[in-house]
Amino acid sequence: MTLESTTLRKFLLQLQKQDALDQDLVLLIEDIATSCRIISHQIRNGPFLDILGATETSNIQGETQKQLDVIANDVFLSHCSNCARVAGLVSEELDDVVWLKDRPKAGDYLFYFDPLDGSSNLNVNLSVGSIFSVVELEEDIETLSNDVVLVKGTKQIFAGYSLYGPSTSLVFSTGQGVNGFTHKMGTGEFLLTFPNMQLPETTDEFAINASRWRQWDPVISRYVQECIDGEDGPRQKTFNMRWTASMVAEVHRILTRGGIFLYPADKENASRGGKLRLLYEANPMSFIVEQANGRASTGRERILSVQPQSHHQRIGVILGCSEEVERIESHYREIGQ
Ligand code: AHM
Ligand code: MG
Repeated sequence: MTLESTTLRKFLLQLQKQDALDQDLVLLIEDIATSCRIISHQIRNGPFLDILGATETSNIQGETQKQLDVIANDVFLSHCSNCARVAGLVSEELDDVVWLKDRPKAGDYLFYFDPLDGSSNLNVNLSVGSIFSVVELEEDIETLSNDVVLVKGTKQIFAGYSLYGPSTSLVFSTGQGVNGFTHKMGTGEFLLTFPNMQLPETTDEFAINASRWRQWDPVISRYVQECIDGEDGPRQKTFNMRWTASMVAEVHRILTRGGIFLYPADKENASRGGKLRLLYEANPMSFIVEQANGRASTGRERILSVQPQSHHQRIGVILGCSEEVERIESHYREIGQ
């Protein structure tokens, strides 16, 4: 089978045949892909539909919602509720978990998603993305509450993202590596274009919002300074820097050519835990990066091992090529933190 002829459906059915994927997960992934196609279409037609601006409402994080945040949320809600195994949905844009079942059973799915990440890029026509993740309930649930979804990232059975860039990508892992698909305009198909995506061990590119440098702790300042010092510093090589303000675009670049992405907890955001959300941003991206031979950490611990305390919890995120993430972890150990 050539790459060009490997449609998403063919790929998923092959995994199902090998008993590597449940049929219900195949259906859910197809519903996710449909959602991404619809959202991509809406974004690309945003200026004509006049939907690139803000709404009058804020989400639970206190952030003003963009019209497309709300549209993308509704698209995922309606399409990803089809699969009979989905018991609950957790969205960045919704205060509480949406329950589809009164008595979820062991084996039912929880679906976590950030409908439109990096949406501040929308009205300047830069890349945005969607992030999603699935875990399986380990036991029957008697009483529904938001706490039911507080599951560690190690339990994810599927994590992925869609990047709405010059083309629309769908990249995901079911725990056996990472594969990337591209939406072929005109046919509606996602075709396998980036099989078995792998991060290199090393890199000379880092991504951080440097305007926050006054807020950084000494370890982050030290790491960034080492990169900036280039050939004259301890790294003895020149580093390049990128910042797209869209985590999905950063992770996609890192999966494609290596790098490290940092949105650490800092003096300004530490009381909230950091900037990015654990369940539907940090966990899925960490799962994908680890599956692609990379590393994801708060600097002090592996993100996937963090026990969530609340469903909109935030966390510091440092992910990418192992050598770089390990270097930061070792800087923290050195100062006993
Ligand atoms: P969002 O979920 O509200 O869009 O915020 C997440 C985004 C990430 O995609 C990106 O890495 C970060 O926020 C950008 O933050 P900043 O505005 O500090 O550059
Ligand atoms: Mg987001």
